[in-house]
Amino acid sequence: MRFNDLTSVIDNSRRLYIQMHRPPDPDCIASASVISDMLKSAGFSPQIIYSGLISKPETMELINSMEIKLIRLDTETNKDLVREDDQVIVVDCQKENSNIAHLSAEYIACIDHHPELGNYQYAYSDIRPEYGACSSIIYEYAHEANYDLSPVQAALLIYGIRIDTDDLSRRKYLLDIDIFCALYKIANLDVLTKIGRNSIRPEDISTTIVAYENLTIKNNVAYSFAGDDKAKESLAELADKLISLADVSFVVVYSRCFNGFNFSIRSQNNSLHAGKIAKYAFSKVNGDGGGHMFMAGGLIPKVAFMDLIGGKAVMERVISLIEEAFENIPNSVSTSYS
Ligand SMILES: [Mn+2]
Repeated sequence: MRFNDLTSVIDNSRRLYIQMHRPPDPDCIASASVISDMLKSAGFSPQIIYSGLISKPETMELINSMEIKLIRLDTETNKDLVREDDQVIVVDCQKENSNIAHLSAEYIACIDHHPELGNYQYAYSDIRPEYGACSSIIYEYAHEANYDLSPVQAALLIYGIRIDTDDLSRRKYLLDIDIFCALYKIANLDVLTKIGRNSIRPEDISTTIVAYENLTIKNNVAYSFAGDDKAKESLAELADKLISLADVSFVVVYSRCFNGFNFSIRSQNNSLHAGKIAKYAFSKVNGDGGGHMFMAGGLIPKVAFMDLIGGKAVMERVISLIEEAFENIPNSVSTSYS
């Protein structure tokens, strides 16, 4: 049984942490929280850690309303919290991810649904990219171990699945759908309604206005500059909004940051792999990019646009990089940027 296999690699005389990626999203939080509860009921004392800023109102609402205890590492008090002889279980990400804090502790286990990144040898590894959400995998741990999920825990996992699968909107999420149904029967649905209610930050409105003003649509691809210093999460939300534009099947949004330009990319075209296109396009200018079939991100360093004056010239270069990638990238597997 998976849960027993997991616990068999934990040394209960050493400290145990469950690490989430940066910034943690609902799927990651739900997964970490439920596996933490399961470990506690089996006699372990895990603590959930993360770095980065949680700025999405619904994610904050989720953490507060469900009273989830999380420890942020990048603060003065906690920066040296995790030590070399501590143990870490990574959830919804992998040790090699660029979006997790790299700790000196021993990474004993990994539970994730992203494509396998490297060959790090965890004592226990459960990486299953065929799942749309890590929350679905965690449900299986509970189910197999006859652990009774509370209505609130079930609601939390449902929320994780909904966010990571875009409300189960694609055919590839068949595995998650069965789990969603099983959870739905036990979940406290009132909690879910409450979380979803406050999802727009006032500053998102101005970002959206800027993004629509700077929108260019060319060959069913929407390109937009969202202004300066936008959080990755805001860019991602914006990309999700723009993909719903009529006749748009691919979205590229970006924001200027201190060291260059951050990108968020979406594809609804099965022959355009967002992750591969990002990786190809951005590596041409010494940037970094990658991700899944439908969602990707990346960064282009400032120096790549140094010779250009004005936003229009930057946009033109972005368009030509992406169009070049369209011509050169056949559709295939995911890449490692997250
Ligand atoms: Mn996830």
